[in-house]
Amino acid sequence: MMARFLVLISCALALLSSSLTTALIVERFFNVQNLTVQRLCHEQVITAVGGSLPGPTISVKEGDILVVHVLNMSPYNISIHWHGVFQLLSGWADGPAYVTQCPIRPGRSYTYKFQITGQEGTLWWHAHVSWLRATVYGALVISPRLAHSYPFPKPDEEATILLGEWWNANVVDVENEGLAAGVPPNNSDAFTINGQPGDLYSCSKTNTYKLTVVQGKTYMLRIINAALNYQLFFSIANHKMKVVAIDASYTEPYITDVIVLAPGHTTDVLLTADQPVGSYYMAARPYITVPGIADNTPTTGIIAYQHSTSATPLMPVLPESNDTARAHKFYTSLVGLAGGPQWVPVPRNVDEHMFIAFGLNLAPCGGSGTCEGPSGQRISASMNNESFQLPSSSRLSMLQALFYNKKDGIYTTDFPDNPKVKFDYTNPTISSDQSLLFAPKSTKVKTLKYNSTVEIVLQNTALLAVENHPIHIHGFNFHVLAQGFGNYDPQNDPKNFNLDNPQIRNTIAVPVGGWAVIRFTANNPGIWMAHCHLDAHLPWGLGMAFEVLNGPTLLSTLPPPPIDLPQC
Ligand SMILES: *[C@@H]1O[C@H](CO)[C@@H](O)[C@H](O)[C@H]1NC(C)=O
Ligand SMILES: *[C@@H]1O[C@H](CO)[C@@H](O)[C@H](O)[C@H]1NC(C)=O
Ligand SMILES: *[C@@H]1O[C@H](CO)[C@@H](O)[C@H](O)[C@H]1NC(C)=O
Ligand SMILES: *[C@@H]1O[C@H](CO)[C@@H](O)[C@H](O)[C@H]1NC(C)=O
Ligand SMILES: *[C@@H]1O[C@H](CO)[C@@H](O)[C@H](O)[C@H]1NC(C)=O
Ligand SMILES: *[C@@H]1O[C@H](CO)[C@@H](O)[C@H](O)[C@H]1NC(C)=O
Ligand SMILES: [Cu+2]
Repeated sequence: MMARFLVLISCALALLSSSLTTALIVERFFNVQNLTVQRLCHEQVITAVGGSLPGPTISVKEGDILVVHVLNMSPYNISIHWHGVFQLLSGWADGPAYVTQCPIRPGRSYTYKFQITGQEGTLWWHAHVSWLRATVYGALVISPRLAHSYPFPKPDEEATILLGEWWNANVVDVENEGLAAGVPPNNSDAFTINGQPGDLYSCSKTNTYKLTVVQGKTYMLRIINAALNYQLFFSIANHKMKVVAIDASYTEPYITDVIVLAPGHTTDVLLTADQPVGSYYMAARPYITVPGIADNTPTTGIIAYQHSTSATPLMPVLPESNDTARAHKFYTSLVGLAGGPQWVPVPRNVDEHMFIAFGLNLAPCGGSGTCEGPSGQRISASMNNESFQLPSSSRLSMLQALFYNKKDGIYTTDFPDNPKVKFDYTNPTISSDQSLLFAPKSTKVKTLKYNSTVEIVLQNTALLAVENHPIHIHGFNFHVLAQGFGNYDPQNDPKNFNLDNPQIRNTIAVPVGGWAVIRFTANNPGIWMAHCHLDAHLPWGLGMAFEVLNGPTLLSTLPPPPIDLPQC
């Protein structure tokens, strides 16, 4: 609130130039620093913003300009991504290290500055370098601008619920250890709600997150999955939830007793305190499509009714961790609020059709480290048989390379529109076919003309493992036209496309052994990553990037970089 008052003066200037705007400048200071915290009977030094885990919630109104001064006092390279923010003409602030900026080195700073327009709801911010987002993350709440309102009765109160993952270890070491051995990194030791594992984990009871509610009132819970590697089911004992938005896009209200979120997803639900005065757990545990998680303990928080004397909260019934049917039902029941605030109709003319087959594969043993993956190789991942490498030893980020037209040695523009080799993508018997398993490492982008419309079939493969991957696209929301299991059928599946009110998202959990079709308009020049939001898979190469060219006008041209843009 304070910042709002402080900026009124600079705002007056903006108001002079445009009498209609109500935009304010919201200014924040992020100190990224070591923080010693206690979790699970264990003391751990983590990297965090502002001395808390999760970091601070940023609240803005749609149309506001957000200015965040990041000072890196940690021992690690840092960058911050504003997950789901369009970054219209502000691609320099998107954040993925080596893609839109070089990292902020220890002791240095960078100011992220961008306007948030055309979107409202819940988003979040997180580190976009190594695994540091495990502890460097927080909520970004975008409320309707002045004189606008929610497309549902205003809730009495709001709360942010950040689901996370905790390691009794240094997360950068965990990542590097896995990469060096060519195998999946160590599993986390707990899931968390607002940074706390909750009552069911050791030494966690006293700090369990608690939301006190008043009987009869309605609360909007802004739920964010900030976990690194797991989708999560989330339920509240004895209470229904009414979903009203996902990924900062309004939906038709959908009433359910369980929701599921993939890493990167957000879900806004209305919760009415309509049960007897008492105490109720909210709880989350993974939805998994590959076996391997050792500990299935749910993370918990407490919904405590005012004046409740109950000492033991009621526990919700969570789906089994392998309940794909339940997850799929939730994901496919959501539709967009067509005609509602910030609604964007589905673009009808498609300029670019892409088919991206993606999943895990192998990289030949070589270089330093050991090779403890299948057949003595290293686990890798790819999209259309290209395993994405960050240009981390280059002098320029990819966006600088685009802006200064110095792409040589940094990236190439030949990302394939289709798989070069077609195969029975989801047939489990191909899982170890050596002729399909090895993908070369590369840094390839797909070039898009300004304002072109792209339709992508995202097709899971069964190579090595068949798994649900949440694919996140930077810079754009997309419509989810359809999704299903098995191989995409180009004859019949388009008949079921929802072109009227599909859900709008920035991250799509592509069904295990299945596919999803998305569509978006490339109305923002820059370099925009599309990648798996499981942090175990991204460094293996499960990503690519779009290079969106400038349009013909000043308002469709990427401005020059800010003077403090970090250099490599
Ligand atoms: C921060 O923590 C790291 C270990 O994660 C340690 O090596 C470093 O010395 C610490 N720095 C400060 C300033 O405490
Ligand atoms: C990963 O787990 C193994 C086995 O428990 C342990 O020895 C190792 O120290 C862990 N690695 C890290 C980085 O914590
Ligand atoms: C899920 O796991 C349970 C318990 O291990 C098992 O009984 C059930 O058959 C599994 N369901 C599916 C759909 O795989
Ligand atoms: C992947 O690329 C490699 C190297 O070009 C090639 O040998 C292999 O056949 C390709 N595999 C597929 C499935 O396209
Ligand atoms: C891009 O498309 C939008 C929406 O269709 C349109 O309003 C705008 O004029 C187009 N911009 C350019 C430069 O073509
Ligand atoms: C930090 O970033 C700089 C600039 O890109 C790079 O030279 C350095 O190797 C990075 N350090 C680590 C530990 O990745
Ligand atoms: Cu993945």
